[in-house]
Amino acid sequence: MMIKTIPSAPFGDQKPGTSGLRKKVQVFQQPNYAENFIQSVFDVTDDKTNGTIVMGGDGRYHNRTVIQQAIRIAIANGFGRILVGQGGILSTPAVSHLIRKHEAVGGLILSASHNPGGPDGDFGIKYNISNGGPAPEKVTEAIYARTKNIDRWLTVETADIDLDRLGEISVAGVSVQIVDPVADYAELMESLFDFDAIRKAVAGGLTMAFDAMHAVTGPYAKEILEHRLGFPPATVRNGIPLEDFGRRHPDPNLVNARDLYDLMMGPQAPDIGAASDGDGDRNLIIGKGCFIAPSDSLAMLAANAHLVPGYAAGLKGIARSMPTSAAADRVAEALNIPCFETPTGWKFFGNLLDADMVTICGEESAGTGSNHVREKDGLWAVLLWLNILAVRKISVASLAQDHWSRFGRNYYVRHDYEAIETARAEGLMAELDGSLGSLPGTKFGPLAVEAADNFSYVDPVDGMVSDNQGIRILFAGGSRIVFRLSGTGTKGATLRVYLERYEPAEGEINGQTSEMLADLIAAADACAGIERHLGRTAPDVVT
Ligand code: G16
Repeated sequence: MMIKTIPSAPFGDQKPGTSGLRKKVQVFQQPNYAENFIQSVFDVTDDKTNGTIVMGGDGRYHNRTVIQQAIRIAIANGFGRILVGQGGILSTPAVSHLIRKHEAVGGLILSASHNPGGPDGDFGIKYNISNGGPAPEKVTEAIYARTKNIDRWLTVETADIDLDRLGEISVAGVSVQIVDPVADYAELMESLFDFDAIRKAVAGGLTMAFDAMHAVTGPYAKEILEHRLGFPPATVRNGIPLEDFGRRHPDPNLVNARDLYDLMMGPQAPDIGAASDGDGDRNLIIGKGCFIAPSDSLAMLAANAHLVPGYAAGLKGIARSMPTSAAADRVAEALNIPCFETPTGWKFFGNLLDADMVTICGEESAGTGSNHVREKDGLWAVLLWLNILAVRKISVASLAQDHWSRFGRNYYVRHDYEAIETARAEGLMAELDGSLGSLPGTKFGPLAVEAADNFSYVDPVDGMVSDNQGIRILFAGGSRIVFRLSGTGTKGATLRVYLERYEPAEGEINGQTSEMLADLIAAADACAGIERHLGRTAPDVVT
């Protein structure tokens, strides 16, 4: 088969953000756009000749089109084996697992994660490297540099591959394998968790509701929760992946997973409610009448992980992104293991996991994961919760109460100001950055600033420095405000304001989060001039 060279030229902004390249579907539909990006990825990928590449996506609109493009480009670039999830479907953690299991060179994940889908929605491409994790900054920078001078991409002329038929075909001597998206992942979960203990708990009356948000986790959750663990049919809600996610926003937060939240706060609540996002790497956990903040979930899972077979030997360390609350730090201290603070984005955990310096990682944005793959993993977190509940024979609310009365409580909330004019958002951040030196000692209401900085990270494994990762304003007693601009939005800019207050175990651990954080919320506006810069008096999303 003839390899064709299609002349091309750099165009459009193809700079990968926090989590790959993410743009409106219409941007990806432009001729050469996706092709330029995929070719740029392959141009900076070593060892591709005869190597294996994994491909799959969250099933959103345009997924099948780009998979076909990617298969042709991969064949033309000399890969020897292409593994594709049936129907073009693979969750992000499942891709990570397949890369590792098959010693692939890397993987393409077609997803804009928690962003909305459909013809007017978002699309995205993430590239993961041979350890199964998101490409680190040095790779994404190289990809971006290549997109700026690309002049051609390679393809082959071949009919579309039947993505729905399992099995192997040979195209121009290259093996294209359509694989079951769920089987290997489910097997990995069985190897980590005590399915018998969970099955017993289910038989004994443990109930749950899982909202797959019409996104990729539907088939995974049905197989694992209903078929293997014995939860009754209809435990998995919105379980069929749809190209537009049923016109919902597949972000499992308190706004978009409102139905689940209302169920869990009402009289019909099952014992545990959970949800995952577009590509299956995030998780939301809610107990009966008790929402578990993702930062708390990380800390609670870390404190109990040793009860579960996969982590019975204990944890090597914990890592959390900087804006994630310090709840996990207190667990690490009690376990006498290190806790690392990294910039936002899963790619920063990869080196620590590869070097075996940490076992569990998490982000405040509902991402939790471990060394079983190199991605955050929504269903894994749900199964870890289920396994812990089954062993401890305790409710979610009692486990939380028990945790806070041992470690104290980090009250936490995130305010998002979305679709703001980029110049205004950057103006706010620049002014705040310029005032950092004068902030220590300043009082905002009852709160006095102790320290303020712009977070900079030095990777302890390779020494890479990542500057300008968010502004931290620290107050006495462990209270904190963090400001940063999102790297995943596709419309204007998004300002995220993270607010946290620590209350020791003997303090007020059963307060209302909004009341406990009221002074900090006022201080955030006072020190950054949110209303003055953005003209907004309230955030769009509170989570
Ligand atoms: C957001 C979250 C980050 C997360 C990133 C990617 O980034 O704040 O914690 O790592 O999304 O998440 P996903 O892989 O689910 O798309 P940002 O830059 O918008 O804050």
